Amino acid sequence: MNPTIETVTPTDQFLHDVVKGLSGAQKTLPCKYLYDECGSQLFDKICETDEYYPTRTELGIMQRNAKSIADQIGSGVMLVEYGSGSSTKTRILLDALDTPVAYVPVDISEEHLLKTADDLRSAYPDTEILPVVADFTKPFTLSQSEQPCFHVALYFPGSTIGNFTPEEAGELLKFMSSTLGEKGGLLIGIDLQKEASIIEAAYNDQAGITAEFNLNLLTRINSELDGNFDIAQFKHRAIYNPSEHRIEISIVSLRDQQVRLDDQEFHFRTGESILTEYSHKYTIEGFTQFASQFGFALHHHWTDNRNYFGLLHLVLD
Ligand code: AVI
Repeated sequence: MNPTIETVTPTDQFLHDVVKGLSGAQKTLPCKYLYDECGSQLFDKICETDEYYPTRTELGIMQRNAKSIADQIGSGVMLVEYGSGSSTKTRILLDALDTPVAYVPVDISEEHLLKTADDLRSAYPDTEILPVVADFTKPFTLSQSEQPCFHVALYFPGSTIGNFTPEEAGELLKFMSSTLGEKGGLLIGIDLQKEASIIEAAYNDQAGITAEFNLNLLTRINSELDGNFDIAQFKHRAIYNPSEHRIEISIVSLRDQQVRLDDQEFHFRTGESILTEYSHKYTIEGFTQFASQFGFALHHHWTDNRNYFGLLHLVLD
C-alpha cells in the first residue's frame, strides 16, 4: 500500500500562519504575505511616491558608482540576487561588471522570476541566466554555470534585510556566508537611521498608497481564506520606534468587532493592533559590527550626499 503523502498547500500554510498570528496576545501577520499580485503592484507604486526615498536613493547610488562597485566585485563573477524584483538595479550592475559569467536570481514567485530571466537572457546573451525558484531564507541549491566562475557575489538590494528581525537577519547572514566561497562577497543595501519625521513620512505617504498596501493584506485574507474583515473598520499605522531603530507598521481596529476566518472567530478591541511589518534602520558602523558576528568584514561602502541609504560590500574575513 502506498504511504499517504501529506502536502501542505500554500493556502494551508497561509491559513495556518494567519490563525497563529491572530491568536497571540499581540496580533501579528507575516509581512511576506503583503506581496500578492495586488500588493506587489502597490509596492511598486510606493516606490514612486515623493515620500518613499529608499528606492530612488539606492538607484542613484548605483548609477553614480556603477564602475567603482563593479571594480570592487571583480571580473568573472557569478552574481546571485536574493529576490528578483529590482531589474533596473540589476541591469546597472550587469552593464558595469567585467564579463559576468552568470546571473542567478532567486525568488519565490515563479512567474515573475521566469519573466525577468527571459528579459535578461535577450539583453545579456554572454551571461548565463540561471533562475532558482526558492525561498531564500531557507537553504537552496545554486545552479551550476557551464563556464568556470571565479567567485560568487551575493546581491541583496532594497534594504529588504530591514524587514527581518535581528535574529532572522543574523540567520540569513549566516546562511549567506555558508553560500559564499572564500573569494566571494555580499553587496547589500541598507536604509540608514535619520530623522524620525522623514522615515515616518515615507511609510505614511499623502496619497495613501502605503495604507492601501498594508490593508490589502486583509482583502487577501478575505478572498483567499474566506475571511470577513470589514476593511473600512481598520486603519493603517506606521510609527518610528527610536529605541529599536525601526518603523513599526500595523493595522488598527477602529472599533470593537468580531472577524470570522475559516471556522474561527477573532475579537478585536477598539484601538487593538495587528503588527504587519518592521523596517529596521541601521548605521554603516552598526551593520558592519552586526555582520562581523557572521564572518563578514566591510570592504567598501557607498552612500548618497544626504546619508539616507548605504550600499555595503562585505567580504568574508
Ligand atoms: C521591501 N521593504 C524594504 C520595504 C521597506 O521599506 O521596508 C517594504 C515597505 N513597506 C511599506 N513600505 C515599504
